[in-house]
Amino acid sequence: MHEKPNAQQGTVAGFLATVFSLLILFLFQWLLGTAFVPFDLFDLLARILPGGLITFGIDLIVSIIAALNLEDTSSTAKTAEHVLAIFIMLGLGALAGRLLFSWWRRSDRDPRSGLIIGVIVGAVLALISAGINQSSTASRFVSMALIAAVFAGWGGLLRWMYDRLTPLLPSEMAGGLNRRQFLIRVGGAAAALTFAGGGLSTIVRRTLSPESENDLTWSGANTLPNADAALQPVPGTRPEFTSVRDHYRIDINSLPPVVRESEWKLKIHGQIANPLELTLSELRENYEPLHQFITLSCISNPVAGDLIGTQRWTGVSLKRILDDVKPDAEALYLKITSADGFDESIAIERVMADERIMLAYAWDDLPLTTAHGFPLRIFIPDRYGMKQPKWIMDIEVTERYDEGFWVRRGWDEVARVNATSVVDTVATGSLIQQGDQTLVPIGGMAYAGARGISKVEIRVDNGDWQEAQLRQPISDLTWVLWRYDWPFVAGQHTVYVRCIDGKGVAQIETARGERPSGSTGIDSRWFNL
Ligand SMILES: Nc1nc2c(c(=O)[nH]1)N[C@H]1C(S)=C(S)[C@@H](COP(=O)(O)O)O[C@H]1N2
Ligand SMILES: [Mo]
Repeated sequence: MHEKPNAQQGTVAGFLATVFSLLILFLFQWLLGTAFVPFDLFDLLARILPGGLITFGIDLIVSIIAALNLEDTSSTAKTAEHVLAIFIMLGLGALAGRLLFSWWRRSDRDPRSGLIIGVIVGAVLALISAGINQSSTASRFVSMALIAAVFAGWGGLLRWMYDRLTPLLPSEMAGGLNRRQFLIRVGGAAAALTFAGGGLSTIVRRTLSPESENDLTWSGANTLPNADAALQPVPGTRPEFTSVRDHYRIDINSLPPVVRESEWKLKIHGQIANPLELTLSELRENYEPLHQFITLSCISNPVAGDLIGTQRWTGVSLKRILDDVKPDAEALYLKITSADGFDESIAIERVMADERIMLAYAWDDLPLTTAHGFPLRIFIPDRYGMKQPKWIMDIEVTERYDEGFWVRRGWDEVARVNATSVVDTVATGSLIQQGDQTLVPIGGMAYAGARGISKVEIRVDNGDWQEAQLRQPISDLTWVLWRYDWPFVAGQHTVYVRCIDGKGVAQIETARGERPSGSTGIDSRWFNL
């Protein structure tokens, strides 16, 4: 009498069958651009789980990255999400294996039941993927067929393992793997998978966003408008202009939605006299282009974090377009909807009062990259990124006010950027000799959205607040670089920075977390001379 495989072995079998299935799906995604189902499932969870849980997760990831001192928070966070997505799928696969083995063990089912269960699981996953995936470049139908086939195979494989294990297990091994062996194996496999997952997601990212090296960029051929500014930044201060490649990326998608220009039109409809559908070339050619140097920050950026960047945006003033569509008198809002289902609303009154609010189609003179919102995104001065949809598909003109995607999930409804200032560097390697005095250059950035910066102050240890020198900014929508040359005093020191915005309002010095209204608090840096 042979012992039948038990639940523990089912767990291992489910795990292995899922690893195998994901490898196949990954390979096809890489070769054909089909959907990768763990990311779709993850994105679905990110949309349907309660907002508190999601932001808790985001905060957790961001603070782990900060604590580990990893560079480039946003791409590290995406990698972490990718690994998590794969783990969730493997966990579900292991659980499914466990349940199936227990079921088969209890009641001898038709051997074809594995295949049938696989087909059902595959069909559900194919539907989820079809509903949510915007990043695959293959046809939806091909992705769905592939997912269904791979999971049919997954179910078949599980049953095959069950049948194969049965004659292999003498009754004295009835317990199967003991607990320790089991844990070691699953733990080892999980560790291997973490690395593989990290590697895989990096490859996925690289293959999907092969940012071209050829320099047709504006910044490659021009100097910044403030190139002649008298004040030079201290060596080690962040670059004043952020390359598209280095700009942080934050959005609700495992992989950014891919929108085809040939299939895209901006639809403007609702309570207006002239509904419009505009192609990208019509947007470019029928309207005067507007170029603006803009600092964009994520509301999840901790004080001194790297979820902030400065680029040259090109687009069309939204007011010009509203002039053409002619909103009805009772219309009050524009509801903007994106390819990924993200949405936000903005008051028409604000758009009409501020020509800087624009629909942008280029960064650094090149079309927006997939990751940064191709073909169209909006810019709204003085607001955090959460109010500014990328991948815009549709603008509804309406009298109804709808809260935006992140507002519904508990984030600040206005999301006005908080004034912030940061010490980037204490340039102990670039001391300045001035007569018999040695100066230590200290440099950094201050930013207060469209309000600008009127003053930055520095304090070393328990000294008095001293005024730093400000560099003329690239524009009045960008951050301001500052420097302060501090007279050398040997020893260990801490430098603090604070700023006052262009309206004379001091930054909030109380340390406060990102949620719900953006971080505040004083940045400081320790140094040793
Ligand atoms: N469609 C869409 N637009 C979006 C988001 C998103 O998830 N989906 N995220 C917003 C957030 S939270 C930020 S901070 C900015 C980031 O823009 P970036 O990735 O180009 O830096 O995009 C905003 N626009
Ligand atoms: Mo954000």
